[in-house]
Amino acid sequence: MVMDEKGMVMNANSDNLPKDCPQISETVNLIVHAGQKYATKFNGKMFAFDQQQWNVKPCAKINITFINDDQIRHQFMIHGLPGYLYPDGMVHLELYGEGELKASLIVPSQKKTYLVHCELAQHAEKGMKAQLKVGGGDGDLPNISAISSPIKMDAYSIDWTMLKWGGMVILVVVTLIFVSGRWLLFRHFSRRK
Ligand SMILES: [Cu+2]
Repeated sequence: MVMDEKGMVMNANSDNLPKDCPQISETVNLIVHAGQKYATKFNGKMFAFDQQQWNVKPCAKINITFINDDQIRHQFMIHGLPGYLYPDGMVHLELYGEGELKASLIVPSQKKTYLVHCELAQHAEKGMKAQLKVGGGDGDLPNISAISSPIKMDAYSIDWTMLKWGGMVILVVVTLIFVSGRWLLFRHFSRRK
């Protein structure tokens, strides 16, 4: 772990090859910005990276330059990496405010989509979520702005199924009251004759 007053880097790896990689296939210099201004194009979002997706070749070495354009903390975390090279399967870059950090990693050969996000409370939910595809990846992750839709609808959305059934029950009850009322009136008046 490298740490200073600006931020920290955990589990960077610029030298060790994954077991399934005979050599580094390509070196990619990735500049990633994080900030509120990158979320303005997404409806209802507050934070974002400047890109929501990156593609690299299997066994690529990625030199990340992480730039935080905000005055608040942001992280760039990649999850799902092999644990024998990356403790807890992750590479973690974090900036406590505006600034810049660098870290490298080498990805395995497997075609896979890795989750990238900022783990601070509500930041991923508010838009700071992206994906790193290796060799084209193995699909899209849910709920990434402009790429995929959420798996779950928001909890506060209206349950139309319940409303529909409730409405039908009320309609049946009202119809029964109306019909039986008319029948009682009819009986009442026909007896008077
Ligand atoms: Cu953040």
